[in-house]
Amino acid sequence: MKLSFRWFGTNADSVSLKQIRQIPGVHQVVATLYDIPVGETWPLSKILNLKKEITAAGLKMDVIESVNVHEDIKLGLPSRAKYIKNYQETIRNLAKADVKVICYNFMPIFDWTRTSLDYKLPDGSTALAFQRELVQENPQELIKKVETNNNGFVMPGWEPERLAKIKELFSAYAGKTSADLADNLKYFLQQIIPVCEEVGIKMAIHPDDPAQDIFGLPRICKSENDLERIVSMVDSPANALTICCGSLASNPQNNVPHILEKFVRKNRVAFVHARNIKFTSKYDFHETSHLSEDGDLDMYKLMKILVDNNFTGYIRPDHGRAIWDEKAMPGYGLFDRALAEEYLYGLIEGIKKSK
Ligand code: DNO
Ligand code: MN
Repeated sequence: MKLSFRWFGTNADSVSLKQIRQIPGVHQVVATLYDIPVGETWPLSKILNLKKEITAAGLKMDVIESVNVHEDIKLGLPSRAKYIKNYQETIRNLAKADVKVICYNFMPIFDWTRTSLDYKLPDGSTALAFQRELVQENPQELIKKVETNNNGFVMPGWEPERLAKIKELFSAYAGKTSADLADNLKYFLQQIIPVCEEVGIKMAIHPDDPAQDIFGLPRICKSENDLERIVSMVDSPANALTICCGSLASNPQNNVPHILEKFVRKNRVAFVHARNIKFTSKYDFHETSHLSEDGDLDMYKLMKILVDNNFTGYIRPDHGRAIWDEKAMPGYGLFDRALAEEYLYGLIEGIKKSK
């Protein structure tokens, strides 16, 4: 299994490649092209430049997160044909740069959703948090809050262009059911997975984050059954999953170790996001350090499943806390995620050597 670190690019990230290179055990950057409007083809030249930059820093770029899916594809509009064609082209271009895994999501309108970006933990650090009652009716309040608390960073999923269209998007989804959304995902997968098979790339869908309903929008990647349905839409190892432990854990019905083990054994997990969360009530939670003792997830148990099943894919720490006065994009600072890498590395080495 390969430890990796998410990086948003020189212009968008407070963390440098040099810093990532100095995190022991990490040799992979989970990269993205941040400035390409959703739906457009990622140009080969830009991908190769990004790879060159990462390689020059002594790191590898096997995983891309995310190639976002245009809303017209999720909505199943006739214009999806053009966007799917572009997506296929992007897959081909990424394969030319030896990319192995593409992480994406199929959440309507939003990417990840939190109601607080600076929830105070007892040790004085802050973390992202979620309060269910704040995602029931009006998204505008939440958007305002996110925009004023983002430390000046544009966060993935909260790009100004996207937020500007929020009203239209909500009306476009009016009346859409989760069955519609599932049909549209199936159609999308049927069009792109053959291309992935041809060029040796795995698509790894990220679960809904949180794995709960928000603002009455359809969501189809929240549970074990949902994941089961998705992998059977196109039965190919290229139609794979990102098991984001923290996202899946946010649905109190989910048994995350069981889900991880089940899909790793089926060879359908390409990418793992390690994150811990702590519930404050049945549906409300905040993120924590990655340690088992700080959250509701047993990290040792999760790593043991991966080691015992010889998982050969990629893993990265997901959101971290803001600590040591670091100024960074909420969830994506260097310090706490670097601590997480060393914790994961330690668990993995310990489990391997105790065999
Ligand atoms: C949070 C992050 C997500 C993820 C996208 C993938 O858990 O991992 O923002 O990057 O949903 O498309
Ligand atoms: Mn994640």
